[in-house]
Amino acid sequence: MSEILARVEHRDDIALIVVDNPPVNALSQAVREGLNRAVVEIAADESVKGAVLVCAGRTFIAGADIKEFGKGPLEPSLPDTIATMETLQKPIVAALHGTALGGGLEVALGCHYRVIDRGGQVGLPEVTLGIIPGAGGTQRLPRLTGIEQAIELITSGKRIGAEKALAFGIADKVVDGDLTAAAIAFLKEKLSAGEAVVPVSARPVGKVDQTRIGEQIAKVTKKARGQLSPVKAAESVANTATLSFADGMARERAIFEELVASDQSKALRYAFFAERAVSKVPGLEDAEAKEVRTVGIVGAGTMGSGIAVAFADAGMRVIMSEMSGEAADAGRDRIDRIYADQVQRGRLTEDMTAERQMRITIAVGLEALAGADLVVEAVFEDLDVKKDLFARLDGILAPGAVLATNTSYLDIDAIAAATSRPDSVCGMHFFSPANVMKLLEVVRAAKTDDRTVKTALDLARRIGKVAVLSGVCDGFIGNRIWAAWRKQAEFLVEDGAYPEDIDAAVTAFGFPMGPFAVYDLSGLDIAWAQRKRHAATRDPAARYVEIPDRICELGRFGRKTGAGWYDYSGGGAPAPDPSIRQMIEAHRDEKGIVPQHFTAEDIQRRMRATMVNEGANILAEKIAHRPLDVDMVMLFGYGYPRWRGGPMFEADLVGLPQILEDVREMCAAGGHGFAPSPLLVELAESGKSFADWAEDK
Ligand code: 3H9
Repeated sequence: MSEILARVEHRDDIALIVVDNPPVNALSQAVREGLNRAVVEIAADESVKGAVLVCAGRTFIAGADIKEFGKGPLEPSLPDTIATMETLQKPIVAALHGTALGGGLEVALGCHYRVIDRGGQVGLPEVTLGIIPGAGGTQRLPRLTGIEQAIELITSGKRIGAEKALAFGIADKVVDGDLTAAAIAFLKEKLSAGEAVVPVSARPVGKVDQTRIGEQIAKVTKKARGQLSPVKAAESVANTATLSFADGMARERAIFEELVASDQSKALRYAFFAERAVSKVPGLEDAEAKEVRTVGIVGAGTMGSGIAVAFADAGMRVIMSEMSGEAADAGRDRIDRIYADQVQRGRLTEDMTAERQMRITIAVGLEALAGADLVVEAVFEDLDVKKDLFARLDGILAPGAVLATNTSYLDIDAIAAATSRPDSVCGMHFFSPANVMKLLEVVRAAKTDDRTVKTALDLARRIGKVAVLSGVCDGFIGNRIWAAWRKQAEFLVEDGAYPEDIDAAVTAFGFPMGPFAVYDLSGLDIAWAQRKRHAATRDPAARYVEIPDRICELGRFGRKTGAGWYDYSGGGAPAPDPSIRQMIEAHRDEKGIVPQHFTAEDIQRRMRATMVNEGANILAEKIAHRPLDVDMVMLFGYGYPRWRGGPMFEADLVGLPQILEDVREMCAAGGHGFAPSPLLVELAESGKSFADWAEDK
């Protein structure tokens, strides 16, 4: 028998049920058992008039224990526990602080009243784990908020603050100061008023507008882009309009059971833990990070400005360096625009932005960075420029200060070699817009020491990024995989698919955008210039698709010029362009290529196989250390659908023999320069998965 993690304490005629299961009071079997026992004890104790449910530590219950999912039922179940709480003929007040989430909020909804600390938050984030609330959340919440609001809250999985919880009817009172004392006082008021003890499940569902609910479900379905849980959650909430509480609960349970066993939920649970595991790099446990108080940034262009905002948003002092007063002014304008945009979107108030802007200083020349603990370089992508800059920074910064480059593909070993402190040089590769995108690749060069890596990882965590450790190679983890896929996408165009077919297949897979729409958005000219620079050194035997060059030769550089792979003359959305179609067809004729037909599934299989194959190479070369590192890069930097877990996780689910077959089919179809990854072949042929490989290491 495990330890019981909910105890009963007494305050005169009030019982306190105290849940104490650090770190987040997850509803493990021992907590559920404790809650059941507490209710039985309180029911039997005639001296107790009512109870307050409160949690020890930093938060109210943050939900079911996700680690228990998939391990078979452990009695008592959460729905039964909450049902037992509702049978109590004495009122229970839930006292919420921190984050009352998922099963935690469901427990609170099983109480008769809820008081919430002003800083508290509530939410039902189950859909983000591929499930629906499975302990009455979809049946009780609408009885407090109305169906429409419940659909909105449950399908978005978003948390709301105390004031909103009060306004929506979820909380009965917002309190400041001593939460337990306030909850007891609230309960005493209710007891002395002699209010009837009515459980939430016995309350009526308010006015129902079936047409509006139908529209809401349709909207949720569209937004979910293939993810099942939000749609099922909306349907379960909608059941409250037509089913009794008991029947609604039975339906909710059935949907929960079905979803918890689904691949989507497995993938989302994997992503939840991988997101937390990714920055805990094995081998670095004992490394000491350098304390970083002041960050320096070289270059106040788009990237540098975004990076500065990311640090300032986290409360850090930032000194930026530019080459001239003019460039510094332009940088200040960029930062002002970023903040003005945040205000316009309602994310920040004017006061908040003013405070953050004050944290950023922009100076001319490098000397202003002398006191920085860590400097991020975000200048033009040119190896000689960066080497020169690092040599100069090395002479200015204090010994021990960390030098990081934001390069996307240049050789960091070469950059580090220009300094006298290669052990303190690393890559910090942000993704644009740097203040928004969650991914940060921390790149360890040959001589980077543990302290430097730990410093960069810790800093990333402080600014709310998902940091993934990568080794040095062209493109690191993300851009290397993306480049491999981009090449295959171009082969597909040459072989018979059109950009719009590929983009449609990719968005149907769950990506927010297809590759050709992405190129047009980011601009085609930079990659074109790069191709021209590399033309002389390109392997003449490697397959090369000239279509992107032809498009650029027409001055079509993407959305910013009104045309690229698509036409944007109508404003808004990318429109397929007949002249591009003709160009593609003429190009195929010229090369003697007979176009084939590719279904959306063919395209999706090729995309996934390409990513997995390159991911396997990256693992074998120790550029990424764990499959989850590759997955987190693709999830947070490239929009790989979270409900698929990432390419490596999904490959294990699909089965590596199938992935290998897809890779071989692509090689046979003519992808010169593309070969099955030896690691993929080895694992597929020995019946192993990437997860097995990670475990064996
Ligand atoms: C649910 O409730 C289903 C029910 O409807 C129905 C059931 C029948 N379980 O995030 P942190 C671990 S589904 C197990 O770094 P923070 C986490 O892995 C659940 N473990 O802290 C980490 O471990 P480690 C619905 C959990 O302060 C440690 O706790 N609820 C759980 O940044 C600290 O976590 C949710 O989806 C859990 N539920 O954020 C809420 N939660 O130290 C999920 C956390 O080994 N949790 N851990 O890496 C969160 O969103 C955040 O953890 C929270 C705290 C906001 C609470």
